[in-house]
Amino acid sequence: MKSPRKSGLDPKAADLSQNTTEAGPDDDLTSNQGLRVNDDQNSLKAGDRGPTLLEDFLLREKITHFDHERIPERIVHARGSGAHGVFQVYESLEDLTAAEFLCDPSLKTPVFVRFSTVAGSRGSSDLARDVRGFAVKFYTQQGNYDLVGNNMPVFFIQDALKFPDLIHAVKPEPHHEMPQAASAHDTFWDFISLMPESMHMILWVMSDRAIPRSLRMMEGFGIHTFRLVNARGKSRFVKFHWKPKLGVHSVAWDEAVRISGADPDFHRRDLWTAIENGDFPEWELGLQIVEEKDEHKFDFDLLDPTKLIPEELVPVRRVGRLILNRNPDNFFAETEQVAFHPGHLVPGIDFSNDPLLQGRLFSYTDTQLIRLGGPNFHEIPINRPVAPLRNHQRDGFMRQTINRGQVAYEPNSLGQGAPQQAPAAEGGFRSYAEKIDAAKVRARSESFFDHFTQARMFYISQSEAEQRHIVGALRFELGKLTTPAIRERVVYLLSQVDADLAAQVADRLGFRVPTKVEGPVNRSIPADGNPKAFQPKKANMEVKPSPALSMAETAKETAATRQIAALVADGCDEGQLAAVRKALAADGAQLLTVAPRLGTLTGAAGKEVAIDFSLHTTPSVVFDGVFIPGGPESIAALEKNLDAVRFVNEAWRHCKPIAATGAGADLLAKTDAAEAASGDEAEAAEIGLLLGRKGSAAATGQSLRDAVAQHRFWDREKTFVV
Ligand code: HDE
Repeated sequence: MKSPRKSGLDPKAADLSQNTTEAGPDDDLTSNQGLRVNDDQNSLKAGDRGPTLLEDFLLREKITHFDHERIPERIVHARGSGAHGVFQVYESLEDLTAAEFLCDPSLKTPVFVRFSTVAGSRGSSDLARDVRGFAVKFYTQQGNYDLVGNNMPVFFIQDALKFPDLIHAVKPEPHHEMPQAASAHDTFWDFISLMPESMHMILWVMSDRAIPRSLRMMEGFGIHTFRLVNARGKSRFVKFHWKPKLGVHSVAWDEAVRISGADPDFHRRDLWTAIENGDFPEWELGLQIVEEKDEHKFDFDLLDPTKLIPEELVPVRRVGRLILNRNPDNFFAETEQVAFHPGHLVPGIDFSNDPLLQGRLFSYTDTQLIRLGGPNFHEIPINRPVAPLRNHQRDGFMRQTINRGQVAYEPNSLGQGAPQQAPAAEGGFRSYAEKIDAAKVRARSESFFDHFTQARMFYISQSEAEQRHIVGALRFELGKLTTPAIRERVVYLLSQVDADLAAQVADRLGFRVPTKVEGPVNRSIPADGNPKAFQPKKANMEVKPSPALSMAETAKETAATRQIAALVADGCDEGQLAAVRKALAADGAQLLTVAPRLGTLTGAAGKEVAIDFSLHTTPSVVFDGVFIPGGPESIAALEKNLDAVRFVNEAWRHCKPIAATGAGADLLAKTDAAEAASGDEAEAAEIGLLLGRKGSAAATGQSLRDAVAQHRFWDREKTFVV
C-alpha cells in the first residue's frame, strides 16, 4: 500500500501538511522572528570573560521557549502512542444511522488513534498491568467523531462522581508518590474492597488482557451503550467493538515485568516499527445493536457500564475496517496534543443515559482547557476538523483563525444571517428526542445492583490457563498490600463471584476465605439512611459462560509480523538458519539473530552471518519464539554463556515456541527445558518444544511458524510451579 503522505490522497494528511516543516541543508538558522542567527554558540557578554548581558534577546528567546516546553500530562492516560490511518465501512448502514462515514462504502475517512495506559505517568513503562485506552478520532466530512474507548468492555464504577476517587486510589500514594504505574498497593485495593461494583472490571484487569503482547493485538470497546439514529429519526442502542485482525494476545506477567526493564517502550516501538515496515495494523469495527423495545429484556441494565452484552446474546456485526498506515511526524504536535472527547459527535450517533458517560461529557473539554491552555485547542492542527468550521466563537489564548468582517453574533442582518443553522434533513445535528419524565434525585437504579453475576460469567468463560493467570495476578497484587484487612475484604468479595477462585487466592495469602467482613462493603449509604437498599445482589450462580470472552478463542492463523530470535555463535549452521528464516518469512514472520557479540560471525560452512542483536542488550522477552540452529562449535560456546541459557529459560517459562535443529537440541540439556527435551518428541511438540534433531530444517521451520501462530503454549506451565 502506498503511504498516503506521499500519494496526498488523505484530506487530513493534506491539512496537517500546511503546518509541517523541516529544515533543508541550505537553510539558515533563525530566531522565532525570522532573524538569521550568526552565532548560536556564545551568549552576549561584557568581554569574553565578563557577565552575560540582559540585552541578549537571542539567549532570552531560546531559554524562555525551552523553559515552557512542557504542558501538563493527561491526569489519566498520560502514557500513549498514536498513529494515523483510515476507516472504511463495508456497506451502507443507512438503515441504522445517518452518519455519512458509516453510510458510504466509497468514503475513506482519515483517523488518528491514540493507545494509552491509564495509571502511569508519561514516561512510565508500556507493560504495566493496566487497562489500555483505545481512542479513535474520525475526521469525517460532517465534523470530527471521537470513539474514546478502552481495551476492556466494562469499567470499574457506575457513576462519574466516583471517578476522581478511583483515580486517586490507583495513582501513586500521595505521601511518598509510590508506586508508579501499578495497582498493587494499599489505596487502590482499599477502594476496591469497598466498591463491589468494581468486581467485574477487577477480573478483567487481573486477567492477561491487562498485559497485551502488542497494541496491534488488542480488542477495543466503546464500553457505554450509545445510540445510532437513522435519517428517519429511528433510534437503536449500540455497543461499539474493535476486533484486531491479528487476534487478541498477551504476554506472561513475569515477562511483562522483565520487558519493563529491558524495553519500557516495547508497545510503542512495536506499533511504530510495524507501521514503518508496512505491516499496517488492522481492526474491524463491530456493532451490537439492540432495538429500543428490547431495552429491558436483559437481566442487567444497558445503562450500567460495569456490564457487557454477551456476544452469544447479541452477535457482533462487523461493519468496517480501520487500518493504521502512517506514523506521526512529531510526537508532541500530534500524539500529545490530540484532544479526544466522547462528546465529539456527528449526526446519526448519540448518547445513552449511562451515568458514567454523562459525566465524561463534562470532563474532556474541561481537561483540555488546562492541558492545552485555552479554548482554542480545536485549532491545533491534529484537532482541527477537515469539515468546514464556521461559528461566532472568537478570541481567547493563542487564537489562530483570523475572522474577517463585522459580525460575531447570531441572529444578524449585517452578515446576511451567516453562518446559517443547518436543517436536520441537510445534516444539521439534532439530539435524539428521548422522552424523560422523572424526579430530580441523587440515586442509583436498583437494576445496577448485581455486581457479581457478570464477574462470574467472565471468570467461568476463561480457559484453565487464563484462570490460573487471574489467580496469580490476585495473589501478586494482594500479596503486596501492607494492610491485612484489605486483603480479607477483597477475598470476601471474590468469594461472592467464585468460591474456588477466592480459596485459591486466600491459600497463598495465608488465610481462609472470610465468611463475612465488617460491613457494609459498599459505603454508599443513601441519604434515606437505609444501607440495605444499596447492598449488592447475590450472583446468579447459574449464569452461562460466554466463550467470546476468552482469548483462547481468538484468531491464531498467522505468524505474520512476529519476531523470532535465532540464538547463534561462531560456527552455527547457516544452512539451517537460512531454511528456518525462509519458512518463517513465507508467513511474514522475521528471524533475527542474537549472539554473544555484535558484528558478524562465521558459520560452520564458512559463510558470514550478520548479527542483529547482542545478548548483552536483548533478552528473549522481546521475541515471540526462539530458534537454536545446530553447529557444534556454536552450541559449545552458547552452553557456557549464562545469558544464552537464561535466554532459553525465560522463553521456556513464558511458554514461547522453542525450536532446535541438529546439535541445537544439545543446548536445551543445559536449560529448564532439559527434561522435556530428553523425552518424547511428539509430547514435547504439544507444549511448543520443537526438536528437529534429524529431519529437515525447513520442516522444523514450518512447525515453528505454526507454533508462533498459536502464540503461547500455556499448558507448559503445568510442568513447573510458579
Ligand atoms: Fe476517560 N478521561 N474518563 N475514560 N479516557 C481522559 O481526557 C474521564 C473513562 C479514556 O488518548 C481525560 O484528554 C472521566 C471511560 C481514554 O487522549 C479526562 C471518566 C473510558 C482517554 C478523562 C472517564 C475512558 C481518556 C484525561 C468517568 C473508556 C485517553 C485526558 C466518568 C470508555 C484519550 C483527556 C487520549 C482520557 C475523564 C472514564 C477512556 C480527565 C471523568 C469509562 C481512552 O478528561
